[in-house]
Amino acid sequence: MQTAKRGGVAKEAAQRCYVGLGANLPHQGLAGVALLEAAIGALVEEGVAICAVSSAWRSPPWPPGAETEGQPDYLNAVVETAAGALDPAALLDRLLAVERRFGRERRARWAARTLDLDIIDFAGATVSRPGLTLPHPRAHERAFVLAPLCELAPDWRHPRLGETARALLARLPDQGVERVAALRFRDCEGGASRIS
Ligand code: A4P
Ligand code: MG
Repeated sequence: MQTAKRGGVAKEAAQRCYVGLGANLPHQGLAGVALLEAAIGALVEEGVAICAVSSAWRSPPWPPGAETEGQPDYLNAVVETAAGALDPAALLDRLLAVERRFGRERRARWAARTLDLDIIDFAGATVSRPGLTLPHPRAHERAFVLAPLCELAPDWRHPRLGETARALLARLPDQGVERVAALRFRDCEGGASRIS
């Protein structure tokens, strides 16, 4: 079944999944936009078909305070994939494999990291079990998730709260999130795309 079109979004709304990327440390000479683009390439190599990609957005580490003081700013993005044959656990396994490729170390909570990959929404599923919570339990309070998500799907509805990405973002206080650049990626049909 074809689920996506070049440079566009998954055709089947019920299939749409959103993955958040976040990074604030370099890895093997890669940093910033180049690191996010490499991470998106690695997702494809791990079998996660990419249908659409947001811009890269910069923001200070969240939450503000002692736990994150002195950390570099983050770059974040959101990508859209289609559930296809994957279930949420299988998608998470692939995300963890990509994090490992980028040298992810798990230290303190909120610690700086080379790459964090979170499932924001898996086709509207609600899951609450050890190791997997869907939708992502903090997505709705984070401008660094909602701003890039709004580029792809402003009318996306939070599966538990029922509110759109646009409405959730509008309600947040200023978190210092700013758009940095478009990201290059190879989409589901092998075309090179970039949103602007
Ligand atoms: N896990 C459960 N649900 C999910 C899900 N929906 N997606 C489990 C992905 N993973 C999920 O994650 C711990 C475990 O959560 C995973 O092994 C998986 O089984 P982790 O990435 O090791 O832990 P963490 O990231 O340190 O903690 P947490 O609570 O996931 O952190 P967050 O919420 O991801 O926040 N500030 C800015 N500006 N930008 C950021 O990207 N990111 C964080 C991390 C903090 N501050 C930030 C940013
Ligand atoms: Mg995470």
